[in-house]
Amino acid sequence: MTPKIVVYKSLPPDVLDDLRRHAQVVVLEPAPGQSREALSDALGAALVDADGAIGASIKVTPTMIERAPRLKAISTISVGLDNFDVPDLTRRGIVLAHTPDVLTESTADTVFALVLSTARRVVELADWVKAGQWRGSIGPEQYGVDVNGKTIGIVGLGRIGGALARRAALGFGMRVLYTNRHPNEQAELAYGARRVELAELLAQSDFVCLQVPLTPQTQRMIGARELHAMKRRAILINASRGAIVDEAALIAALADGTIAGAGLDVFEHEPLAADSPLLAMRNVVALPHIGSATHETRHAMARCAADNLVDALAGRLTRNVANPEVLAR
Ligand code: 8YV
Repeated sequence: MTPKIVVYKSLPPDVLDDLRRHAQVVVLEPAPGQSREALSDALGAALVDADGAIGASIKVTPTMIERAPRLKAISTISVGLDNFDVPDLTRRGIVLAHTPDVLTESTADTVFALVLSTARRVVELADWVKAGQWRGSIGPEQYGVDVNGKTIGIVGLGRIGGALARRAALGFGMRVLYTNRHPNEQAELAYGARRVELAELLAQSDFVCLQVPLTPQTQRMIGARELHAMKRRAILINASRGAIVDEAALIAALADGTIAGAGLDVFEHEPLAADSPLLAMRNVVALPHIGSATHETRHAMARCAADNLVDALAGRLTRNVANPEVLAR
């Protein structure tokens, strides 16, 4: 029987056409301005008689899964797995596939864009020029700080952290410190990266970049204590998940000069509220979660996720599986 799959994020037409060759496809089209809650309800209802699902950015809860007895595979168009209760899916024998690798380089580019734009005040000064304020030569009050030759501290040296270490060491002559559960020998040999405890990384780094996935262990791992352990000239960069940082503590640290600035692509609540104090801060560059958002990368992610789902439903998926225990059964 042709499987039924639910598509809950818009897919490029060629990828959608391919999926239609393999399955009966139901596309959830969000109405303009539709709330996340309404989308989430629509997804829950569509999953009831689905065999597979592909999408991103909506939490797939155990309650939805409970009501979806036919579901065999979910393919998320993301590397992050924080929208799922992975142990629950594993218990129920549902394959969860994701899209690592294809987004590594463009996400590392975004992180570096945040490093450069916060250090060199790119956004602030570009806005100043556009506002017609550039009338004479600029003064020291508009100078930034160097990126080249500084120390970057990478919290979590996985795929994206490794791509960031390469940019920092080879492109900008930076010293690389990192924390990770396991040593990354390749990064140590190729980029001179040194594995240290978090306390040492925070104390020594000019740029602290968070590259860990969101898990119960990493949630709010950067709070007031960690921010106070950073140098006063240091800049915090977060393009992983907002909940890794205690946002209220970050706002306080930016306001009172505990740290010099922040480059943020992710927030505790997205979209970021228009009245967030972060938006009024000169020393903050805030982006709308664009880590992987290039035409090339988003197409590659959609393609990868669609292939993952087709193969999972055919019982032949061996790559990109977040819960490989299910395959062993
Ligand atoms: C996407 C991401 O923004 O892969 C991830 O985990 O955060 C991003 O690449 C997101 O999944 C929406 O497609």
